[in-house]
Amino acid sequence: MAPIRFIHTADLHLGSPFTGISGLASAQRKKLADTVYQAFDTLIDYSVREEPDFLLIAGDIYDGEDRTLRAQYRFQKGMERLKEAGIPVIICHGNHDHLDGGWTRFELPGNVHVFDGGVTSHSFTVSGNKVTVTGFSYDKRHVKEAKIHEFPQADESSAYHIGMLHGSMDGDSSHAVYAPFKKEQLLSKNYQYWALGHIHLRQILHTDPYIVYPGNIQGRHRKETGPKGFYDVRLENAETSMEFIRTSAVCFDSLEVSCKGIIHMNELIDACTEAVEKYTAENDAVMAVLHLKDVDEHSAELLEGVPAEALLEAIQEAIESSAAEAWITSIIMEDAYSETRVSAIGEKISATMAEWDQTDWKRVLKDLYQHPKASRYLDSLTEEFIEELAAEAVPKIHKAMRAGD
Ligand SMILES: [Mn+2]
Repeated sequence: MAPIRFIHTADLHLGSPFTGISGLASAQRKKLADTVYQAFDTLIDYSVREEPDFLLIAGDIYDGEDRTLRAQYRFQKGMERLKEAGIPVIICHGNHDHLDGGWTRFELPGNVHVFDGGVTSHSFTVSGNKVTVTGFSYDKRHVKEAKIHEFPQADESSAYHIGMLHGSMDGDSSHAVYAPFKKEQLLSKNYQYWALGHIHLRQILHTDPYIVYPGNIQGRHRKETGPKGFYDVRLENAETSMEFIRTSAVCFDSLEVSCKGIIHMNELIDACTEAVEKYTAENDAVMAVLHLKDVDEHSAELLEGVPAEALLEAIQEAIESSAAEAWITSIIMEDAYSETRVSAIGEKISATMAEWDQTDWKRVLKDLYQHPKASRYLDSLTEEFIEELAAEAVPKIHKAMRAGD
């Protein structure tokens, strides 16, 4: 069979509001919200330039079930550019943009095939080869049942068979389980490639044949770290080669800064600026959490007298006058020096907090969130925000609960 070349992407999350990040000015928030569209434009620009045979988008094109007008308009424009370039696109919708949501209808151009709620196959011809892509869209938000049984066996040895599946591997408890599958089940279908979506961490689950999560195209909070993008895939009979193409306009990451030997604040600010400059020189812009480590007696004493907000402000200002494009979202002090002196009650409190789930946090913060004035200044209590809160609260508790103070 002649080789085919296609783009595999997923989890575009157009319209993602970036609400889980606290402490951002509204201009920064807007800039960040634009990064998903920038990443999408990079995907379309690349495709138009490189002219792959087709594109696969494995679900969660939109972040919300209402598919905001802006997101749909941008997507529609992108699809039109691909139509002009003569590139077919096959898409399915995932749990975020399931078919049961209420959205304003846009008419996608004729080069786009959208899978409906049942598992179906879509065939077309590429350089004389038949290509059959099988998949489905989520007909409701929560598709908890396995759909893999509905995928047919590959029946033609003279065609390329590709499966598109938005879902999670059975037993992966790190994410809400949707349309679960086992690797063996995918392999048993005898397809040449499995284009997965849903998990935002880029990963190759299997190489013969390839079973791939390309990850999302732009990180949206501090847990979606590092460069993000899509795969440019070439299939030739049983041979597969692929290349990761980066799209993310901004990376989320945590950077470590050693406090060893630091006794003056200007040294610390310089060390932070250098760490950020080094990262951005290699990876472009960054939303960073700074981890101050190797805190010794001197640096501990230095940090003790400074409110975290003031330190953050000073470092941010220093970065702004440097060449680096970076925002520091928080500073976490590895309190190794004082950690050893946490009292028993301090340990107990932080251990209890570690056990809290989202409901507990909501209960604990109820008064603040129900306060008519205060609530306006608070980010919504998403899982990401809770994690951020916990990460900042524990060192504060430890500091306040030192043994012998
Ligand atoms: Mn997703």
